[in-house]
Amino acid sequence: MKRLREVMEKNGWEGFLVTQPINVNYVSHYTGADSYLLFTRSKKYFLTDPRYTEQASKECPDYEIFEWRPFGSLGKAVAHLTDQEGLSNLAYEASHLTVSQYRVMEADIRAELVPTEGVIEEFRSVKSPEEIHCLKAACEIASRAFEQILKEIRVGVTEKELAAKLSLFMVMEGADTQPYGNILISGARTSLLHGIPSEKAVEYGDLVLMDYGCQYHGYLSDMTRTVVVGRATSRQREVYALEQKMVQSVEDFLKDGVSAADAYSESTKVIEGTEYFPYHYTGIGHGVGMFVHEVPFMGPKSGDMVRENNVMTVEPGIYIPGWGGIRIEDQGLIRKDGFENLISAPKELIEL
Ligand SMILES: [Mn+2]
Repeated sequence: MKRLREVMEKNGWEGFLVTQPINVNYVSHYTGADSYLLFTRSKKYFLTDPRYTEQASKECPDYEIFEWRPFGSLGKAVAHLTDQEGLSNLAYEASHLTVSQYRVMEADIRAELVPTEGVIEEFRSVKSPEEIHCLKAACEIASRAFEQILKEIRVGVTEKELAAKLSLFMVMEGADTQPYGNILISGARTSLLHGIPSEKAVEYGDLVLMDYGCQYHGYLSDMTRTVVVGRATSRQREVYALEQKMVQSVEDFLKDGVSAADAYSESTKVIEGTEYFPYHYTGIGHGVGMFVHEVPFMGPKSGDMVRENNVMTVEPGIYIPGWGGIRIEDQGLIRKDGFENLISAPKELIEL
């Protein structure tokens, strides 16, 4: 709240409307859905409907609870409040308002509407000790589930069965029950960056790529390991070794104050001049918190800086259509002087 009010003051915003669901939860500690926040320089309104008024009054006792439904639309309710408060302008989250919501607001609100981008997302990128605690726990749960899923991978088991078991293992290890879409793919399908688990059964010689994570008290983990079923071929070994080096060079580079674009360049140095260079993907990592992909983003065009207490993934990969892909993804905490990996699952080539 303190930081938001400072940003409002600095930019001359008299009101700030929060509509992005995770931002609502982050700022207010509300755990429900379909609610919005409106801040003036001195007041805090919680806009919700009768399904959530009781929950909101318990979880957010320092907000004025305001039911928006009697006004017919969020826009009309916000117009009522901005008039009541005499606001001459209202900042809003431009990436998280639908066109129809905007049209209603524009028609009814007399205050000037000021589009903003990434204000609360920027706050969210630097994690507090409590958030780091939850993120560590989510990473530990995912790493423990990895040990268990290895025992289940064998010829004949389908990707879907394995993906379902992975989710079960994480919940049994302490994850929240909210589902999280696991990627668990095998064979040539592993070149699909975000492939969906299918009815395909695991075959001898397959790569099995598992990109997954869980939620712990609302905070997420995101990790990837790729294993070989049976003996690895020489090409599988070669690509795996390059992939390990790419991951390591990025992790060795990361610390407070480096640029996310420079971190990307570290990853490609390893494969420059090899036949594998054309098969890398440029998005090699991202922040993780209450949402799985958040700032900072690592890639050649990123303007983001990496900061102490960011929690982010490192996940360069090599994807060869028709052959397969290999990705190793760690999630770690940015320290003043380095990267602390929170994923304890082994990164050496595993032949099952
Ligand atoms: Mn990821």
